[in-house]
Amino acid sequence: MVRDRYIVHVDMDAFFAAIEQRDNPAWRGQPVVVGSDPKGGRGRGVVSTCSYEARKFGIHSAMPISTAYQKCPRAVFLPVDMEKYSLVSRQIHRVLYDFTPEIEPIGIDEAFLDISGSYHLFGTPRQTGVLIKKRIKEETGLIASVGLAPVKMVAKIASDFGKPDGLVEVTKEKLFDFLWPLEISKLWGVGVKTRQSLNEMGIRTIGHLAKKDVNELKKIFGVNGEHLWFLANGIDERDVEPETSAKSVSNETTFAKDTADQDEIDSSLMWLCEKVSGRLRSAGLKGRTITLKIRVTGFQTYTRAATIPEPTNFVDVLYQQIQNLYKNFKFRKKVRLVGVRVSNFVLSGFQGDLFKEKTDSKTEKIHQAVDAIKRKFGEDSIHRGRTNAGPNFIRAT
Ligand code: TTP
Ligand code: MG
Repeated sequence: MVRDRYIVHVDMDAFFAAIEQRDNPAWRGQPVVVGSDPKGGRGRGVVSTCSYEARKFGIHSAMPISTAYQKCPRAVFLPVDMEKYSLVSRQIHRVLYDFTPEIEPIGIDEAFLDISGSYHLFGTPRQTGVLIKKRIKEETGLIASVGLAPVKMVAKIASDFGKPDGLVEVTKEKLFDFLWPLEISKLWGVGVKTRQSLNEMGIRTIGHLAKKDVNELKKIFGVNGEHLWFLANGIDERDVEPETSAKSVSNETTFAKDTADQDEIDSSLMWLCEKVSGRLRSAGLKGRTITLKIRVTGFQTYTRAATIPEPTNFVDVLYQQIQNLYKNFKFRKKVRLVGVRVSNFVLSGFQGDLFKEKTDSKTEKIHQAVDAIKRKFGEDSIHRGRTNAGPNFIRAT
């Protein structure tokens, strides 16, 4: 049975590119690509995002920047200005908190809101959606797409469905009219392999899956089969989970040339640990899960993660974990990209181990002093011994 809930999913349109177009009127209506430097088609790295005008040329997020350049050399190519985008992101979150405290931010430009208990303050659920869009436009000058549905997954599909400048409401009564004709890969948890297996069973739409015998699905796909069947039938018990405003902090870098030079890789890893550690501390966060990402020549991408008992934002702890992960990771090809991510957060006031508290508070003081120097003299004023000048930075999420 589908519950009486009103979940809103908000997702900004072409977020980074829309901010740049807002700030530079000459770029409005133009193909704008935000990402690494295309260097006349020889650039490395990827597209972060692009304006809808650029999407008409087939450009999209995560595409190599050189391909984007080939598709539309006359596009406006801009670097990522994460500081500016984070500021806008915080403005948007503040607007959303005027509608409900039940907010689950996802990444920089997206959030789920549970307005079941608050929509009556603003009219109907749909009117609340309209008002959310209007307030975001007033505060930031930017356009959000909004989806409204009784379950999270459908709210997200709905916001995407209406893009750009969308407002799609899927009521409880219309849920299956909306959901069932959709292609099976729209369902959360259906990746390339599951999709292929489902297609082989003649299941192409979410509706096909919903009408299958759940026991048959369980036999083939285990608990995941049952889970997918529930989702296809509009049953998704997941609540909007309010929490700290980010799920992970990460930085990654693409080398100017694929490399097997251990010193170069090592110093980049240290540089990334410093970056992530600094961002965690300025957000007042500590995390327990540390993830290493490696992309090798040929674009294959691997991740390895470690979860430690004590949450941390200390650069040395991060670096030690990352080094271990790197050492235990066997691969032969040259490295194209490395990334460091910390997730599984607690607020940094938390202390689990009383014995460790003394040494931690000393290390904390050292970190604070480093942060203060950086604030005063700039990001590159102080580095660890291992770090060289910052490599070309592409993405922080
Ligand atoms: P998205 O919401 O996925 O994309 P978007 O807002 O640019 O476009 P739309 O939602 O209208 O389809 O991501 C939000 C921002 O995150 C995006 O503006 C740039 C950044 N981003 C990357 O840096 N790399 C990526 O691969 C993706 C998908 C997004
Ligand atoms: Mg978006």
